[in-house]
Amino acid sequence: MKAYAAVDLGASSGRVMVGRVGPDSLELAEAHRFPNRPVRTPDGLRWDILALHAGVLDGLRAAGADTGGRVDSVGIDSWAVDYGLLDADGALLGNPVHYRDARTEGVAEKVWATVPAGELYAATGLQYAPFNTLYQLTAARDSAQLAHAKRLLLIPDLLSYWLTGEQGTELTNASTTQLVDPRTRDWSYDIASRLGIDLGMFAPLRQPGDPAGALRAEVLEETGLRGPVAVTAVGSHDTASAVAAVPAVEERFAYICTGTWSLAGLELDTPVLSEASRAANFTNELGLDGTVRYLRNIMGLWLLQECVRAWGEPELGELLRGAARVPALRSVVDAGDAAFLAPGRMPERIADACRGSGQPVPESRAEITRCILDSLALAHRRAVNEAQVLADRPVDVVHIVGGGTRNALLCQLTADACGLPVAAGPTEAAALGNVLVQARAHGLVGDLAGMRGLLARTQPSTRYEPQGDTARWRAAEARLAAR
Ligand code: ADP
Ligand code: LRH
Repeated sequence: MKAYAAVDLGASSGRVMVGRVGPDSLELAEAHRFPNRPVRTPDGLRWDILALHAGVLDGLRAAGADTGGRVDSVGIDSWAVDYGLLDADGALLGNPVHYRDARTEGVAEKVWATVPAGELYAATGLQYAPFNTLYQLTAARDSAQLAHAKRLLLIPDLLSYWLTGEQGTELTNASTTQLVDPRTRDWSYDIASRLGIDLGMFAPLRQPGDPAGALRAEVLEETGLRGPVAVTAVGSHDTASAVAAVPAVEERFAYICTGTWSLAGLELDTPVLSEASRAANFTNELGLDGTVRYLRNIMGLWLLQECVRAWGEPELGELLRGAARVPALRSVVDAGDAAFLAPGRMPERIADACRGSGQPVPESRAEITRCILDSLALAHRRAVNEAQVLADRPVDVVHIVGGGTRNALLCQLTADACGLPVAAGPTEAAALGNVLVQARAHGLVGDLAGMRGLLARTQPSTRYEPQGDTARWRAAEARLAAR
């Protein structure tokens, strides 16, 4: 058995997991979990990157305590699009800006004045999201920080650099910058040059599975791990790692990665770059082994997280039990709406959206929670249905992975809304995908299908059969579209 440490940084928490992989076995154990709390400074919303780095070091120390100081390799994945800038000495310039920061408001229109939105989609396949790195870099164009920057490292690449001293840009996460061509799986040189973005700022591309250096002597000393310990590039976009760990053995499946976001869609061999796809705001992010993650971003459990924060952190189980007793589909909001992106006042904003669309206003915590879960299930339905049509790829089953698999009501509502069986699990999919790519780089598991077979044989999954008539979901969808 080999032991791999997977560092998986989600928007709500970071964790270091230890994966033990044998010829036909796969076990995952949590070594350390820590909160990921963004900080609002006078300059805007920032990631607390030092706290995250400290969490990684604590996690590696805990992993070593579990494995007698031996791990065979370390891999890092995190949320997408964000980055740190380094100066000529390789020192970090400022705290990385959070993708929910308001600096990109109104920036897209400036970009589209140079490269029209349709052309941008045809070249990069990326959905419009205000936080795509391309828009962030445009927003920062005249900043002193960018003027002094010599290097840009995406978050997992930055943390990997701090662990190893080596720099690279991992491809799956690079594909979320909107500066990559999903057909060539290389930089989109034309788009970058027309928008005045210097691709020389990026370190050379790395593929998932490539070596990414070894833990520095100081890191070994601080964590108590016994060297040498390799660092391996994984699908460093958390969603790429999570999709790699969808335990699908059937051909015709859709997936929903549920956590802070819901990422719902299909795995394809080639991107869908049609105008209809752009209008539907589907993205073509890059996955393992030449695959394309054709999906839509849905606001996800962020809506609930923000309500829970506003309510002073009541117990989640209690809220969900209350929501289960509230009648279904009384009011729904558009869970794809970027109006819900920013933090703050979430219960009021949900109530406002219901009021504004002439629906009953949810008042109690149970009613608001129910409204969120119904709205998420409805958004899941829309994404799964539209992806099938746009990619011309029918599916028979929906796999749900990520933290949302712990929410049985959401899984059941998603099955009901889609009118398809849902297979829920694994919960820590991103960490498992991370571990399996490391194991594969060290010759332990086979191709993507082999990885998925191993997951299906070893990881628990819960099946939800669709209940009730999908007509009421269709009606709710029409109601929302009409507003
Ligand atoms: P991320 O990786 O984006 O930080 P996760 O995949 O860890 O997110 O998922 C976090 C979400 O999982 C939480 O917002 C919460 O809604 C859900 N969740 C976590 N624990 C439970 C639980 N015990 N019951 C129901 N839902 C849960
Ligand atoms: C999920 C995620 C998602 C991105 C968003 C910024 O954690 O990586 O795939 O779109 O964060």
